[in-house]
Amino acid sequence: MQQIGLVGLAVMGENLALNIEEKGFPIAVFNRSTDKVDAFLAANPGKKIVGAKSPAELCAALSRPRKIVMMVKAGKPVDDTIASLTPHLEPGDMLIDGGNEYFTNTERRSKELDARGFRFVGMGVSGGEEGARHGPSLMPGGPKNAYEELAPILTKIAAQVDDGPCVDWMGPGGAGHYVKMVHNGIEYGDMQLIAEAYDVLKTLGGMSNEQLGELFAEWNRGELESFLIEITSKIFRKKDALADGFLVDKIVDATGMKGTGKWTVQQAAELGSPIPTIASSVEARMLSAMKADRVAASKAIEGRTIASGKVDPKTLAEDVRHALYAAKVQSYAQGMNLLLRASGEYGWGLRLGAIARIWKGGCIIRARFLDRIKRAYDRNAELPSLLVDAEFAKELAERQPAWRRVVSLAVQSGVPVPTFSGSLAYFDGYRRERLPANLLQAQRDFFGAHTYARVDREGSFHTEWE
Ligand code: NBP
Repeated sequence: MQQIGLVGLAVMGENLALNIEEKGFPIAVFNRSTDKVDAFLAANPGKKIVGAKSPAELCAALSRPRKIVMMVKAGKPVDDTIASLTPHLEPGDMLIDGGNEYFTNTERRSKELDARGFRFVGMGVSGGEEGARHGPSLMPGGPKNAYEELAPILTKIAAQVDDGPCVDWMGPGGAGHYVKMVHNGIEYGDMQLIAEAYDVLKTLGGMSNEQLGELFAEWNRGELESFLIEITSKIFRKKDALADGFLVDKIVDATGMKGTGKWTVQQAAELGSPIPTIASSVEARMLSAMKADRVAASKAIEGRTIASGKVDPKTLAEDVRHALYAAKVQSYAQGMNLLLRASGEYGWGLRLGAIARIWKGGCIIRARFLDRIKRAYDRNAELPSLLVDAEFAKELAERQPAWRRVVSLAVQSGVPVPTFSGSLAYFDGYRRERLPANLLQAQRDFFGAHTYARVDREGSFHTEWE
């Protein structure tokens, strides 16, 4: 009998299946279009992989309780796959959705399947194709006993870091998919911060692709060490195969998104948990996609001329490094606080230190920096924000002048830095005892009798303002 089954032989499913088999777990695979099953078996001869031609055949090939990973497109394909499998399952069997699903769908399916005696695990999988093949970061949520039975397999196939495999039980219901969603939101923020650093260094510092490649490689040997900084240094060095020059300069500056970043922003608004770094990175993608409008506007609107050549690239690079680190801390603080808020709202009991630990390897946001976040939560699991952890607070104090210089220079020069500046505004707002919201309260009371609280006495007050 095969120990585990997998449905969905697209890029993620194929690689995850090969990873599972390689780690010593015989697997059965199925795909809606069955020609992909044949192709997969033909491309991978001599392995402990059984190809099934129907859901019934897949379920018959598996030891009990059955464990079936679904790696299909999120949404209706997951419901269709569940519907095709359940007639062939027995109580206690487990279905694991490894896709990027919106957590409310996972909550719904968990309840429906639980009522029928099945166990449903919503599992975030990060690391792309490479991660799936050689060790992803895994964020499973659902019944704890299901996780415990899956753990011998999951702990082997996950990425391995100094303090263990990059997998842990996140919490019940949709907790795993929620954590993956916030991971992706943070990934959006990290990417946009890097893109803004590139813009400032190139546009205002006049740095060439070669210099940028070297600088990012150097940064990757220090505190900014991360997968995204590493691949960015490689991107800058990549020559164009179709024409002269560097490939990065030939790529159209318009980007899209699939949904997880947008969901993170929607959730943050729903729960009242500010995430300006992530939100501005989502909006920056939207603005980038308005390419035709921007081309027209660049001719119609007279803006400030960008000053170039007046700054010393070395000094600027050092400032940008500090700004990048400080802004990144804001982004993770916001993401972690969103998780904290969701944990309270949905009753998940999320452990932020454990989450930071499993993001240390395998996933797209993997970074040396995550170890510091884990240690901050080890020091105080109830930390209200990473910003008030003594170590982070000290680092941010040291980096503030450089961060402010970068934002000021960019603003004065007309280079948009929405995530650098949004992060700084978040930092300044979070650390201020008093904000101008007293005026907002007065306005709300003026036009809508919304009432306000006073600084000097208890109760709720309304004033006839005119
Ligand atoms: P896709 O998201 O492109 O999904 C393709 C798979 O879904 C194929 O196996 C396809 O079967 C199946 N499928 C579809 Br489409 N509709 C179906 C239906 N109605 N019933 C049954 N199966 C159906 O594949 P992917 O890029 O490998 O991603 C898989 C999941 O992992 C997604 O949720 C994705 O968001 C997530 N993810 C992807 C990455 C990444 O880097 N690509 C990273 C992390 C997570 P067919 O062959 O018959 O059409």
